[in-house]
Amino acid sequence: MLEECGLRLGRDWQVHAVNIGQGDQFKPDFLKISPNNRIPALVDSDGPDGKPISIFESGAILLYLAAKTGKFLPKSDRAKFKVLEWLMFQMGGVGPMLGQAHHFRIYAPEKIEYAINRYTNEAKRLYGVMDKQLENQKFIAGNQYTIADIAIFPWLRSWQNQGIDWADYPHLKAWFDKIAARPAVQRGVAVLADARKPLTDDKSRDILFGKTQYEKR
Ligand SMILES: N[C@@H](CCC(=O)N[C@@H](CS)C(=O)NCC(=O)O)C(=O)O
Repeated sequence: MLEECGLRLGRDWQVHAVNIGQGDQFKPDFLKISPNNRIPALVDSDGPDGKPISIFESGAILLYLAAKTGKFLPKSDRAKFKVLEWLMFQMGGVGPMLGQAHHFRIYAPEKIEYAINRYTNEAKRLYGVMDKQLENQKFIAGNQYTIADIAIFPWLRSWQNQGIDWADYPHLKAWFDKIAARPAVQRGVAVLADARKPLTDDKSRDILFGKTQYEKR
């Protein structure tokens, strides 16, 4: 979103790596910004009132940046609420369900068939909903590229981990390829790409899914 808005890494914004496999998300300074110990989070030294502001939850971050830059969220109420529908569809459906698909298909130490089927089927169902939506329009919330597309795209980059066969979703695949080809998206996905690795080692698993995650803070 930052790169799409014409802001450039190093010039207009800085990135701070939060290594969630090492437990950086539980450090008190990070929890002050993101009390739910999740990435991403944003700090803007120049908030709406000129004072610094911090925001967590990617949907809220996208809304904040859309409001600040005037980009990727239509002005008319009708078009705006269409975008918000699909942004909420990502926040309540795509993110959590595909996250569970990743968990049970890749991270869970035991293979639980019921859970794998449940979340793989749900992933396929959600891909189907989006494919249908894109049958007759260019983008997920209409014919304009918006924060709804920006929110959904990153989760679909891990389609292989979700048991997806792109052949079943031709409209969604065309949308995916179109977004992946955008120069700002290519700059965005390259950010910290070298630092990312599957968090399947015992220490990461323990931090993310063991007692560290559930400690009272
Ligand atoms: N609804 C949140 C989801 C964020 C999320 O799940 N982040 C994961 C990485 S993909 C995380 O920070 N996990 C750290 C943890 O579980 O401790 C958003 O969209 O911002």
